[in-house]
Amino acid sequence: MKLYTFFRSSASFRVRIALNLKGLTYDQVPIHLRRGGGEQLMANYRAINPQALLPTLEDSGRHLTQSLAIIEYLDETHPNPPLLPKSAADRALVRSMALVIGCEVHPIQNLRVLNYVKKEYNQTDEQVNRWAQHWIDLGLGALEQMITAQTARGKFCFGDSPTLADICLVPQLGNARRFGCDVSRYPSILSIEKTCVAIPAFAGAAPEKQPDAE
Ligand SMILES: N[C@@H](CCC(=O)N[C@@H](CS)C(=O)NCC(=O)O)C(=O)O
Repeated sequence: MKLYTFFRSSASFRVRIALNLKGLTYDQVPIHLRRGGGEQLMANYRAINPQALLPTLEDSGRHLTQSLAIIEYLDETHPNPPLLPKSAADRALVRSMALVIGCEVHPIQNLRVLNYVKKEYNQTDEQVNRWAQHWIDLGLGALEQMITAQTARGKFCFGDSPTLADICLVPQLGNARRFGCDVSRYPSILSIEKTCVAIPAFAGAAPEKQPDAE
């Protein structure tokens, strides 16, 4: 397997965690999101990922895009350890937690969106940062509430083993800190993060551990 990735890309970080949790080895193809105006925008990368976004996973000659689709693919093709719970209602809860980040938070604090807001609406770096903080805080606040609302709480977002929700949460916290969010407002989330980063699959997927880290 080959993963097109960038060390600081949080969507790539999600897939790296999932690959590590599954114990799968893979080669990394680094795509620098800023160098030369962004290598993701080059024709050769667009040919495999028409959205010009990271990550892309190459497996058995196919190119898979969208981190959550890739992670579910890995979960279906390598079922152990499972990244989604057994019951349909629990799976829906875990997916909803993952989607708070994957659908509602991450896309509107992404590089291309921030660049667009900055250029098209003539915003300063400070204003653009406030935009990112606003949407991240809204999502993390909701997620904190979803976690604490569960009658039976475990060490992770759901239960006592890592799921798709934790895989999305940990990379997003890196973004939250980068944009200056006050994450101390989310004590349950912070305790889950502490548990996750003690697991080698999470720690080894961290941006600073990647071969292309700067
Ligand atoms: N929903 C997509 C998001 C992918 C995405 O936004 N990737 C970012 C890096 S985390 C990217 O490639 N950004 C490039 C850009 O904004 O030009 C996924 O989960 O794979």
